[in-house]
Amino acid sequence: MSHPLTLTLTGAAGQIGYALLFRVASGEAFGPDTPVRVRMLEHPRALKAAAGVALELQDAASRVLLDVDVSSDPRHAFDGADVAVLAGARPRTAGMERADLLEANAGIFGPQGAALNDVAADGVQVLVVGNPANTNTLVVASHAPDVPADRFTALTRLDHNRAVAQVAQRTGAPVADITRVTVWGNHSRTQYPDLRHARVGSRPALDLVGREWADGPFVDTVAQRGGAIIAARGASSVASTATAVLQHEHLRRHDVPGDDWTSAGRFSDGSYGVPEGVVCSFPVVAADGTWQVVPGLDLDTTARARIDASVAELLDERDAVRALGVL
Ligand code: NAX
Repeated sequence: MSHPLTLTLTGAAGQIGYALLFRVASGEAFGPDTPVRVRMLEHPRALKAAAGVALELQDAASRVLLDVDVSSDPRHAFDGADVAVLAGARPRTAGMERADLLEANAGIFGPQGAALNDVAADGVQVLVVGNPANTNTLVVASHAPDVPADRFTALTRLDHNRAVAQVAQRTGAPVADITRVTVWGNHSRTQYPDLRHARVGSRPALDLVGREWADGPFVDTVAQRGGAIIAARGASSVASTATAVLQHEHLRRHDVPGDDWTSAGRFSDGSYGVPEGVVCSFPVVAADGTWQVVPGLDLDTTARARIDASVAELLDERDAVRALGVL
């Protein structure tokens, strides 16, 4: 058995928490030889439900779970965290303005960042799932000045998976053959799923799927997939999100195989003309447990315009939280 790892999950009584925690307990998240301490952070009103999930986790009789802790205090829950997955967020409700949504979430992610800064393990890695994920990442990181910015990421692996799955369906090729897909921008409807560098086996994906499809129905299907799931299921994506979280964490620690890459929201270092300081989804590979932007990809005018539109939304969100005095 290797050194125990501490995972803090926020929103742990929520749907994604419920889907994720049992896969952690089965050893799928960090491997069968890594003991895991789970620390669940919940809003006080959902503490009872979180305690119920903890009872069920006990009943999983997991060989990797060392203990499970439930709290509504971020300073307690993030204590010693090696990996923090932040799924607890305020959803948008009817009649809520965007500024209200950003403010409500800043009220959650700001204090969590301060707590992470003070009590998490030195090497803590933070993955933000709760929406608006990119801007919540910006807020949490801005309250944790002692944690290097490259340790904060926003989940866009689900969007990446949705894009890969669409190409597999259109071409009939196995998912394993589809590489070098990118999701750029915000985890929102403005995101740009990009097949310009994608391959199916050794062939350019565009040769097989056609540029018209890649620039039209494909982008719309991927960007609106979350809404399609809600319309069909009556609830948002849960199990596929948990899968994406596990893949994101696995690839971050073990790197992306071959000459492939994945997508993740990370602080821009100015790559591809994205202004520094916004959290944008890029093509990434992992090096020493952090995400590095894949350099040197050509962007034609269509790709450039799509990326710029999504980045403009990110800048808007950043300005809105700045105006609230949150950054
Ligand atoms: P749920 O509403 O089932 O769960 C959210 C949980 O967060 C609730 O149990 C709530 O009590 C808790 N919470 C609220 N405030 C909290 C606080 N201050 N501290 C700790 N916990 C708090 O939503 P679920 O389906 O689990 O989704 C969680 C988040 O993931 C949502 O924001 C959702 O929009 C987002 N998603 C992000 C995706 C991505 O790819 N980045 C895809 C799926 C999902 O839409």
